[in-house]
This record gives sequence, C-alpha cells and structure tokens, in this order.
Amino acid sequence: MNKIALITGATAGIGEACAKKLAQIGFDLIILGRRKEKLEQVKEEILGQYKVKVLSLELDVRNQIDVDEKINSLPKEWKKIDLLLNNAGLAVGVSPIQEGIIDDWERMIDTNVKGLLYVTKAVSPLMIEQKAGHIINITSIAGKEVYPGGNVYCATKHAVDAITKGSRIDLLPHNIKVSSIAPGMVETEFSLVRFKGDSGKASQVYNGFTPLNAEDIAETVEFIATRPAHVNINDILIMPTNQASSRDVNRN
Ligand code: NDP
Ligand code: 8X3
Repeated sequence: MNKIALITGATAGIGEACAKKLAQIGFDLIILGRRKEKLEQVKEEILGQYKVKVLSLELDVRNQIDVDEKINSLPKEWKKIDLLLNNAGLAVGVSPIQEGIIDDWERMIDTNVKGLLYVTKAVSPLMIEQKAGHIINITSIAGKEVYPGGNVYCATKHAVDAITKGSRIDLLPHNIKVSSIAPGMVETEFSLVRFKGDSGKASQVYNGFTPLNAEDIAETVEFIATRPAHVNINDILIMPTNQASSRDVNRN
C-alpha cells in the first residue's frame, strides 16, 4: 500500500510540481484546487506517467463546510493520509496599507490563513487516529520579513509561520511531524495572480536574475518528507542565489 499525500493548490506552480514529485517517489495523491479542468489535466498527466492512484477534489479552501464535507466523505482507504501539504495560497495586490483594497485583504487572509486552518483541522484528527503523519506548510520569505506593499500578504505568511510552530507543539504527543518551507521568489502563476492578470508586471518581478522554479521547492518537499522517522525538519528558508532578502535582489 502506497503512502498518501493530500496537496492543496495542486493545479499550478509549486503544488503541481510537488504532486508530480511525490507521485514519482510512490505516493498516492489527493489533489485539491478550484479549477476543475486543471485538476483533471494534472491527474491525467500523473496517471500517465506514474503507477500511483490519484483522487481529485474540486475545492475552495475558503469554504469551511465544503472542506469538512469533502475530507470527511473520503473513502476509508483514502483517509489514511500520511502527508498534508498546505500549499494553496496567493498574494493579491501591492497597495500600501492606507490604500489597501478590502477584498484583496480578505482573499489573502481567507485563503492563506483560514483555508490552511480549515484543511489542517479536517486532516489532523485522521493523522492522530493513525498515530502518525506529516504536515508541511508552505510559508514564504514574506513570513520572516516585510517589504513595501507586502503588508497583509506578509501578515498571512507570518501567521502560517506561527501556526506551524504551534501545530508542532500541539501535535507532538501524537507523533505527527510538522514542517515549513519558506521560499524566496519562485516563478509560477503567483505574480500573475498578484498583479491581477497583468503579465507585463508579473514578468518584471523575475527580470534580470534566475528565480527559483517550482521543481526546486518540490525537491525540498521530497527531502523533508523522506527523512527517517526520528527526524523532523522544522523549517527551511530557500532563496534564489541572486536574492538575499525580500528587497535585495542582484539583477543584471
Ligand atoms: P500559483 O498561483 O502558481 O499556485 C497557487 C495554487 O493555489 C493554485 O493551484 C491555486 O489553484 C491554489 N489556490 C489558490 N486559492 C485557492 C483556494 N481558495 N482554494 C484552493 N486552492 C487555491 O502560486 P505558487 O505555486 O507560487 O504558490 C503556492 C504557495 O507558495 C502559496 O501559498 C504562495 O504564497 C507560496 N509562495 C510562493 C512564492 C512564489 O514566489 N511563487 C514564494 C513563497 C511562497 P486554483 O486557482 O485552481 O484554486
Ligand atoms: C512570495 C515571495 O517575495 O513575493 O511569497 O513575498 S514574495
């Protein structure tokens, strides 16, 4: 019987790369996201390439009732979740705080913080029942520093950093590992979402240097997920070689 990983935000970027990497090393997958066609595409690609099972769940992590219902109604054999990768998340806008757009703030807080909490609350009791499991949260350099216009996005990632540390303590008696990965700039759909579809602005973010790619983060997830039973990687901060902090990027 393969191990099972549940990945939120598996329709693009880091989540999609992690799904493929975890399939490659033999995990059966439960993949989540809002875009049904993308979910099915990722599922078909994985099924075509690896000998694993894939269950796709069209789900908005902001909908607590739906999160609960969909996790609780998983078939029994799929409830034995070994790895939860809390990856779904987004930044919306770069407005200074005084000009902040309430809807942007709510999308970030509802997805990055509340959505992650809803999924964790639904999945962690299943791990407690098994007396084993591993939760990996994708935080960010934005969870360790703040930068101009990053206000609320940075706050959500600082919150995920705190939730990770708190979960580690709470789940300690239950033999559940909790880890986080804090990437610097990774070229995915992230900036396109942040700039609301403006591809010119989005590509400028990665001008003049080589950012991380989603596979770099997938390899980091693989490393964290395959340590021996007695080893918990608490946190990894991973940056492009040309990025030293949120604000220090060596561009050509
Ligand atoms: P992408 O935009 O490429 O992917 C984001 C994923 O999250 C998509 O699969 C999207 O799926 C999913 N998602 C967004 N909102 C929801 C929702 N409400 N419910 C379910 N799924 C949702 O970005 P990345 O891959 O770069 O981002 C992944 C994570 O990495 C995020 O948490 C981000 O904050 C973090 N991160 C990214 C960095 C970067 O520079 N790219 C750096 C540091 C951290 P769908 O639209 O189908 O719902
Ligand atoms: C995404 C990286 O630097 O845009 O979390 O905040 S950054």
